[in-house]
Amino acid sequence: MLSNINSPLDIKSLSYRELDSLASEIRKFIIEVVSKTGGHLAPSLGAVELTLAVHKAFEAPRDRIIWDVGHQSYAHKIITGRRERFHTLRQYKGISGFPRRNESEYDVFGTGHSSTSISAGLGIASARDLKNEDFEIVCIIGDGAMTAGMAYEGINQTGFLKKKLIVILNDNHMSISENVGGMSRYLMKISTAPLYNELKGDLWELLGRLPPSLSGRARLAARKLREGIKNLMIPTILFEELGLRYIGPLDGHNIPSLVEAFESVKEIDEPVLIHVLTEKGRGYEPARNNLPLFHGLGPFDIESGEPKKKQGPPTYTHVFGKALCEFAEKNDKVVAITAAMPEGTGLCYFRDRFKERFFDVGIAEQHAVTFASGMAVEGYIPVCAIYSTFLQRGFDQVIHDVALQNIPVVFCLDRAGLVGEDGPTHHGAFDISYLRVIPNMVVMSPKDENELVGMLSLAIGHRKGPIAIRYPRGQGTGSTIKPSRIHIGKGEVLRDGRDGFILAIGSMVYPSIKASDMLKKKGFDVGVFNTRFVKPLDENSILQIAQRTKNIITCEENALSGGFGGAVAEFLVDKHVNVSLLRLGIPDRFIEHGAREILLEKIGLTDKGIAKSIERFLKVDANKDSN
Ligand SMILES: Cc1ncc(C[n+]2csc(CCOP(=O)(O)OP(=O)(O)O)c2C)c(N)n1
Repeated sequence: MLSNINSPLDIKSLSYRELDSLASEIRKFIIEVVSKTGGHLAPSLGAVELTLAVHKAFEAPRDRIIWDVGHQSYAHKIITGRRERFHTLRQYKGISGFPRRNESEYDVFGTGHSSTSISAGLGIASARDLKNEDFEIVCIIGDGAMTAGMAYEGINQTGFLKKKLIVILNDNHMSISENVGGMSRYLMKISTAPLYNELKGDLWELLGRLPPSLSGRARLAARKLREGIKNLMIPTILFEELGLRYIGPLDGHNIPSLVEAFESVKEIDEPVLIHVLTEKGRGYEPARNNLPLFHGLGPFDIESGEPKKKQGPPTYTHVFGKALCEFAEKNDKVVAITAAMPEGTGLCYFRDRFKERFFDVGIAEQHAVTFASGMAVEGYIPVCAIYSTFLQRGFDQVIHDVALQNIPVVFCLDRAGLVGEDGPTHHGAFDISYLRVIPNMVVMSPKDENELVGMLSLAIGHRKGPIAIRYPRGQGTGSTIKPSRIHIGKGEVLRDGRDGFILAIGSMVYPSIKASDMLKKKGFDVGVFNTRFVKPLDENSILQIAQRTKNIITCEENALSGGFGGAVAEFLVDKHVNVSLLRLGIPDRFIEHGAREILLEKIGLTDKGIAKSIERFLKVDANKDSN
């Protein structure tokens, strides 16, 4: 059946039985493709029936369907004209793993970061009403995404404006890991209230037995009765108090009941929240058995469910997670904070060993930062591990609640630099730029995993103010972890050079060494300095280097705008040092998705790319001299 589905129109005429078969076909297809490309498998498997029901009941693209985070939208992509390209999922030049406005007219709003759907939907609803147009807006948000402040900001205004807006809460009781918090507990209470659910079942049974002539009005009456019972069984329906009509909980895999509910809410001229219960990873046993792993993963073997592991050294994430446990063993003031990413950040090891000192705050990065600050005020040493891209959410909190008060919070920014297949929403391209402008902040980046551990040790002992370590996604260099002391603001000369000097930071140090080797073969003597600190810069060493050679190259895996190279340039200008400066880094545009290696190559941040740029730079400079 799937091969005949080229647009949502093709599912309109299918019977419910056919839609169920189609759902199975779509699941199989998603598993096949994701086993090769990697991707967000479990979330998408859980949302297949929901997707079909939404597209059956609503008229996309006229009606606007907005997926929150967007990682569960694979079935949506498949039935909205992207079936044939689906095998290119997340690959360079292939289709994105998230909704993208420039990919399809059915992708109404680009996503990747969590909890934006209600705000975007309400904005669209307000614009629709100003234009006097008439279409439905459907926001599909998960229970994990409902832990973020932004979702409540959206609900708060939605209940107030009373715009016609449909919010579907896709509740599978899971974030990436177990969902946390009061809201999660509340949703669980609603969905498991036994008496209510029992009575609800009886009511639907009763409705089914009513004569067809009575069915319309009787249905309405029964629905009202059901709402009354619901309010009795569940003391306060939070969403109703906030101004949204609450409907549910519904079985998110029962297409007829979903379609019926969706059709019926079209009649309601105010905001509605439909609570739908789904099973994450549905239809694939290995995913059901390990939901955090199958939330998002690389290629895997379908039969066994085993990820196709890359051979080689452990990841930075792993090294960080293990090292933090060692430090926490020795110092009981160390506490760990994550915003719904225990596995992704490596804090799962800490959680398993120091349950009392581990805090998962939900998808709430802003809150995580201020929460960490509060703990530090009381003498704890909070290690706040947040992906570079997600800490963007906490920018004001880092300034106002941490740095301004000079409170010692340790920030560990994983996935700094290009992350690869998740693409521009997830690349950690800006953290050097956004952190280095903040007074009191120390910003550093290790060249390898050994230095990461050294920096973590330094950060935990640094009680003078905030300090941040940024490190890349993926495997380390295989360096041996040995006790090493790193001093604030001190880099190291790794190789001397007469013709030029590369000031490299973090993930760019080793490629710079290789580039220097390549350049040597071409007759250029180029030194390498592992700068380690973006803030404070190792000013003395940089001045000495600038005196030795007038060609300086900075190399970083961060946006050039406001980045590390910018910091060096500002320093040299301020000191009236006259050098030729080449800044290598991420150019001033959003970098697409694709394998990290491909992306780095495209922007010239591989050893070869660095060598090529430097050769050109040195030649231009030599020409200038001879003129
Ligand atoms: C601001 C932000 N922080 C963290 C993430 C990482 N993340 C992606 S999906 C997800 C869990 C979402 O849970 P839920 O909304 O319940 O969807 P499910 O995967 O269970 O379908 C998290 C934490 C993100 N995308 N955005």
